[in-house]
Amino acid sequence: MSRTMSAVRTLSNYIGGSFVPPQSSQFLDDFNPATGERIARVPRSGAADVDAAVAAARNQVSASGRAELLEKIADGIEQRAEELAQLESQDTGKPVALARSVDIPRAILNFRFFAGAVRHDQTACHEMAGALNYTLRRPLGVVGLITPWNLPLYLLTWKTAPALGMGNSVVAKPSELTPLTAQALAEIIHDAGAPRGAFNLVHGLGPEAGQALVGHPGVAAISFTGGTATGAKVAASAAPQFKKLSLELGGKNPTVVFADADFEAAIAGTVRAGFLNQGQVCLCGSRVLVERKIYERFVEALVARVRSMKIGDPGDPKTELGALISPQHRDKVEGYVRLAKQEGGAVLCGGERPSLPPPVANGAFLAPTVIAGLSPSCRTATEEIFGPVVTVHPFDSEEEAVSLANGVRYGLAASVWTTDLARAHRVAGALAAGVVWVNCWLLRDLRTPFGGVKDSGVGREGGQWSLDFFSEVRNVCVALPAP
Ligand code: NAD
Ligand code: 6OD
Repeated sequence: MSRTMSAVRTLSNYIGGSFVPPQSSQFLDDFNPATGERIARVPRSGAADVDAAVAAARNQVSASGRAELLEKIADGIEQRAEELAQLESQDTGKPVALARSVDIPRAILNFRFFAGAVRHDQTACHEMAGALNYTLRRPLGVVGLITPWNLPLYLLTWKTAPALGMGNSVVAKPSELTPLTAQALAEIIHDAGAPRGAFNLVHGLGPEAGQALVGHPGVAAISFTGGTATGAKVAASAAPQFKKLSLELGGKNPTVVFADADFEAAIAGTVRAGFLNQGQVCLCGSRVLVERKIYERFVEALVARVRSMKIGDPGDPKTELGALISPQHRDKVEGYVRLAKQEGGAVLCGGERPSLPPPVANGAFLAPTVIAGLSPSCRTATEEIFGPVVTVHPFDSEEEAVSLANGVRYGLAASVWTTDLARAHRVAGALAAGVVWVNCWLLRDLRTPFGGVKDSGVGREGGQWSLDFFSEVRNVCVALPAP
């Protein structure tokens, strides 16, 4: 089944295998942030819709059909890949080239990967004197998935695939700012023949639909990706009900460049880590720490490369930087540029709204920005900005680099650039981060654990960690007859 997009679509919830309007009959507006045009009406769902979804979320996929269902969903995404890339770009303002090369292929891979993981899953057996222990894996029941706007389909599928693959039924609440590909995913799952109620979609605002899902007593687990402040509210509401909780939260990630690094590779990696998706990836390297011996040369080359980035119409395949998610979010990011100046920083490039032709003349664009001269402990250098803004800081020793890298409340990711193998291992071991990349960034193997430390989250997703999160294991101890 394929559905084309009219000028302004009215979206629906997907509950118990049917596409239904919100019980309130109220809708929110969804805008294309690159053009400012209204592109969809999004159900403003509330507790009654969540109740209906949880009640409908009873049919689980049979154990024998799970991997096949995930493969069929992957096929469905693949068949609609170009349409999905366009929808993702319109909804987020990201370059369509990025949606084509990263978001949509990763959504397909999430389903294919977890189909394989489910097929090859093994449980443990522990033999002891006089008894045999074996482990059973069981679904949790109804799981709630709450996702942000920066990588809408990428992150929703990252949770949906293992949740369904472990036999749970799902109630998903995507970001109200980017509902389009979630709607398409519901259609694809429907067309793939999932049992009615195995996957349910409830659109709406976080404090309304999201909060109702987190607090619902019929929901056994919440996998949440979003901001740290929201994560704290989710934890406060879910923990007293002893729900399983996975929290993937914010970051302020260091890119650490040593003087012995491959200079050109480090520049390219720093730019990619700083500005991919307009700097709106939780893993973005927004604090660039550079060994003083190469600091001047590195910063000069970095600024030259950043100045040359092509910003503009997300639909142009050559565009490297699109719009931020909304004018309100751009205001927040611009506020940090103003704060940086008050804190003594020098804006080396960017910081201003680019002048662009129609149809994107009034979009939420901001030129990519590099700021130097700040104390590494100031607010600009330690708070998550989540936009196309990096700060650069010199360091003199490996110890200082590690101390600066670890000197924030976050601990999601880090990237380290060096050709000294011993140093690479030493520094990777000393960094307080859930993910460390050496001479690369956002190179993903889906078998590996993904998640943060400190205020960047609780728990890990990926490979076996996702299978463990979305299931409950039971040990069976069988006494053996005496010989
Ligand atoms: P957000 O926290 O505002 O919203 C995330 C989701 O939570 C949305 O669906 C929202 O509607 C919902 N929500 C909001 N309030 C809620 C509440 N009280 N109860 C339940 N749900 C609620 O985040 P955002 O602005 O959409 O995304 C940006 C943030 O997400 C950044 O901080 C970024 O670092 C973080 N993020 C983290 C990861 C990761 O893997 N660690 C990945 C992507 C984004
Ligand atoms: O790559 C992943 O698996 C992942 N969860 C990425 C999150 C990116 C945050 O914006």
